[in-house]
This record gives sequence, C-alpha cells and structure tokens, in this order.
Amino acid sequence: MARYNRSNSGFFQPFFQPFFHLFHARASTKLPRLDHHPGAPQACPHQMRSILPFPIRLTSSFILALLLAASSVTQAASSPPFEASLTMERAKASVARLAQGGNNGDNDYRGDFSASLEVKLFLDHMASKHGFKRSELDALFAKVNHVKATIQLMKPAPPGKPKNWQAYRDRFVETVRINAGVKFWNDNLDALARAQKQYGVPANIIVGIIGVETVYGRVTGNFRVLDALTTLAFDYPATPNRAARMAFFKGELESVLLLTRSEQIDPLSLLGSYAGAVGLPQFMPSSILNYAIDFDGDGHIDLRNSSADAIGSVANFLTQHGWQRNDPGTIVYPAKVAPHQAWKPLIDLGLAATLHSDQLLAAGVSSDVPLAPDMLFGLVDLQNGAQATEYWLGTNNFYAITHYNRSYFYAMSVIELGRAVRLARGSDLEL
Ligand SMILES: [Ca+2]
Repeated sequence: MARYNRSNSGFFQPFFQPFFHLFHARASTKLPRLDHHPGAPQACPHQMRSILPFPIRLTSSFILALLLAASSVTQAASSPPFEASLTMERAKASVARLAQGGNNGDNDYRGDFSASLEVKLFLDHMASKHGFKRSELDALFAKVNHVKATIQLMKPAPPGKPKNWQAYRDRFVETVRINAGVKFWNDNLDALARAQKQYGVPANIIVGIIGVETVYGRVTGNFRVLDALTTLAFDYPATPNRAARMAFFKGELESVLLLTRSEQIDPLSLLGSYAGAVGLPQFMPSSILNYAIDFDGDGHIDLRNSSADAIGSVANFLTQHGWQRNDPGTIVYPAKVAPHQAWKPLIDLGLAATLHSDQLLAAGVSSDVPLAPDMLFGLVDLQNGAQATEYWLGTNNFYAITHYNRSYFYAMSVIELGRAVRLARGSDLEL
C-alpha cells in the first residue's frame, strides 16, 4: 500500500503502506469501487495513506467492505461472535463511564490498555475461545502501547484536490520502483515462474502489486502491529463508522494473536503499517491466515523475509478472489464513450465485470481494440483532475486486482508498473 506524506513533521516516514488489505476479505461484487486520489506527495515509506488516501476509507463502500470483513471474521468463528458477546458489557461500561463523568467518545483507553474493561473482555474471549493463557495475555498487553500516530492516520483527510489518475500513477510508475522491480523479478525467476504455472497469475501482475505495496520490501512499515491493531480496535477515532472499524480491527487483533502463536513469533516483534498490514505484500493478519502460503517450502509462512512466500501468497490471494488463469493476457482495454452519456449508469456497477461488448456498444461505449463477444467487462473511469477523464474496459482479472485494494487507480497502477518492469527487462523476456 503505499504512501503519502501526511505531514511535514518528519514523524512519518517517506512512503506509505497501502492498507487495503482490509478489503481482502470477501467483498461483494456489487460494491462500488473506491478511487483514491493522490493525496499528499508520497514521501513516507510506511504510512499508507498514499495509495489509498483517507477519503476512500470513509466512503460508504469502505464502510460496507469493513462490515463484510468483520462479518467474515465473526462468521468464521464457531462460538458466538466476540462483538455480539460484548454488546451488553459495552453498554454497561458506557453507562458506568457516563456515571463517572467520562465520555463515550474516542478517548476511552488512551494510554492504558491494560486497565480497559473492553480489553479485558477481549482477552477473556481469546482465552476462552482459543485457549490462550490469561496471565500471558495480561503480561503481553501490559507492554502494548497506544499509538497516537495510527489514530491520526485513520482520521479523514481534509477535503483535497480532485482525483487525478496521472498524478497518482506518477508516484508508482517511476524509475526507482521500475529498477527495483527488474531486480526483484530477476532475483525471483523461479518463484514467479512457479506462481504463474500453479495459479495462472502472470509475473508482471505479482511484480506490480509487490512494487506498489512496498517497493519490493523496502517499505513494509515500522509500527508494532500489536500496538497499531490494539489502538485501532479500542480507540478508533470518532467517525460515523467507528463501531464497524473497531469490530474489524478486533478481528485483526484476534488474527494476529493466532498467527504469531502458530508461527511462534513474538507478537511484539511483528512490524507493519499503521493499519497493521505486514510484509512485502502488506497482508492484514486475517488475510495472512486465510490466503498466505508457504511457497519456498521451509514450513513457515513468512511474508516479511521470504520473497517466494510473498509471491505465492499474492498469486493465491488473486486466485481466491476471482482471477481466471485462462482469460486473455490483456486485462484492460482502452474505451471511448459517446457524448450522449447514456453510458453513465454503467460506471460504478460494482467491482465486477458484468457487461458484454454489445451491451456496451448499445450504451455508447466502444474500443478500437476488438472485444471478444463472450467476455465480460466493466467500465472504468480514471479522473484526471482538470484534464479529460480516461475510460477503460476492465475484465474479470482487472476486478480481481481491485479486491486487493478497492481502487481503480490502484489496479491500473499495478498493471502499469508491472508492464513497465517487464519492458525494462526486455520485452521478449517473459520469465
Ligand atoms: Ca516459507
């Protein structure tokens, strides 16, 4: 995920991490997409705001995606969802706080998680449902820090510039990232070839994603994941979707505790983005549990240190989210739209290819490239600030990429970076 510099304070690092693994969860194909406009200049390797500037996360689509994500977490549990079991306790706690003159806002736990009733209930839940030792959890969470920066980064960005695809693209399809991509590709020929063979996801797409996410591991985040997730789970900023976001991050906190236990990792040693995304491909903990794989055969899933595991996991994630290995290599086609704008309703039909070429033609959308009559497409608009909007037709595999990060800008930057890296290696070198 990417990066933008939210401030000039120097606190944030130079790039951002794309965060949108949040949406890795099973997103509905009917969800509209969320474009990010390039917020601030990219400067910090780890703070994500970049690729998905804030505004995106606060749209209704984002909220719905989070609800779905949270839902998927709770649905996976055999015991009653943690959130449901908490409802009454939370209500009681809220009443108690109000009676004591406290508030029910966003500062309930600032600075002291170990004293928080909701944290205690969460730890009870982890002990009863998953067999953690309560005393060990207490000792662990006594060391968890509240991270104000992650709260700040989650707050909605102030109204900014209009979306600008070219500006966004220029942050990711540039010399440093392309050169790093060439090296990554050359260093990982075997894993990329195996991923392509096993999953049908071409190397340029995998290389594009890992490049956009972390510049091939250069910018994977320096937040302690446990700090970030605990802060967001229990002290999320006061936004309209606060409850859903907190539920989502509680699920991620649950996942990271399970993950670090099974992998025998010190939870406090795990670093990631301000939102808790981990490793070269910036997977959220629940996505690691659900989609990451051991692709180098050492018996462990390590997205932080194993390029092969990252490559295989990205390919598996895309496959699990609809990537079709037998679809044509071209996954977006340039489109032209008629002045009458009868095609307008075709935009935002959701993150899925649902239209045949004859339906598009009837609505005034055409392409100079012949379109297979049996394929499905979606109409993609890439706004360019004051300049003319670009239109494209995305295939099923284009929309698979948007499940990684719910943004047309994101998917197009992945495609273009991957293409640029492939061309830089030599157009005749596929692998
Ligand atoms: Ca491995």
